[in-house]
Amino acid sequence: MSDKIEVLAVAPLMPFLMDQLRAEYTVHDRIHVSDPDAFAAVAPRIRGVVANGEAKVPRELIAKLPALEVISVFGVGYDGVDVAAAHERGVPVTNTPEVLNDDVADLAIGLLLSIARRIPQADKFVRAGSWLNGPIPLARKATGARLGIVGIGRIGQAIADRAKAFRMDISYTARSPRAGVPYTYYPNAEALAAAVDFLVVITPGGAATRGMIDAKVLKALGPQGYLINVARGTVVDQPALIAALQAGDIAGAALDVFVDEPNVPAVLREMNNVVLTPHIGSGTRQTREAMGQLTFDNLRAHFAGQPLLTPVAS
Ligand code: 8YV
Repeated sequence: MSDKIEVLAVAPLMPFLMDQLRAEYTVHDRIHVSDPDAFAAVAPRIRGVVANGEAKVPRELIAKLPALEVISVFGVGYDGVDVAAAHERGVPVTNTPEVLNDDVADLAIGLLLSIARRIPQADKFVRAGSWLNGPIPLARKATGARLGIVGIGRIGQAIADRAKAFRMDISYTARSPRAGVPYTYYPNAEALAAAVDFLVVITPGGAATRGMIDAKVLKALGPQGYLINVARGTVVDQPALIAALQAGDIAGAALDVFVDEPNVPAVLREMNNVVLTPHIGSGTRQTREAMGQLTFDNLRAHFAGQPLLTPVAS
């Protein structure tokens, strides 16, 4: 046995992060799932957990790690981590805010343009040779449209910054009006949806927002309205969304996140009024490397007895 600090990776991590971790620590890669006996043997020695945005670190897992000192999440979202259970034990949780704001905002705008202008559908149209039979149907103008943002945190504001260049009429909902945010406030998602053409969801996942975008919100968005989700699949009531798309209650949806990733319901995959991407909000080399570095630096700061760079608040 080496005297390296032992950490548990609870999710598949990017190779550049894994290499960095392995150079400094003994990394047990998801053995709590793949090899429970081996996990039971090393669990008392594990001092750090490394997760990603989709990973689960429930209370039961934390309880099995008596020496746990820190949980470092590769992602801004940490809804899979039982932060209360960690903090009860005095275990800090860190995430990777800021470094991915631009990428997620870029993707939100990209998805908005894709569903409005039907870019993936147009691409398929050309590839299939359908252009030879006549023009593709007209699309929906994006510039100047009314944009509603559900969640006006750092990424929500980065989306709004970009939407300004498209001369959009911007409004938002959040738990309360945000000081210094110059856009129109609505007290809930339903009121916001009724007032906009495009509803972009970028609020944290977890119990507080589960199913927030429900049948009523979709009905309020209306048959000319589009939903864009770059947050968490759980924020949208997925069966209600499928029903709304089928019934024409909304015009279309562009989704980067789903309830049970990587499983996307076949019925959704067969629809023509959707654009679907595989949770790529932060998925550029530049941003993932920055996230990996921050994930690693938080861990290293902890074990060096230095202040954490980006701890999650209680
Ligand atoms: C994932 C994310 O962490 O930041 C988040 O909350 O959802 C993503 O950046 C990323 O896909 C790695 O799993």
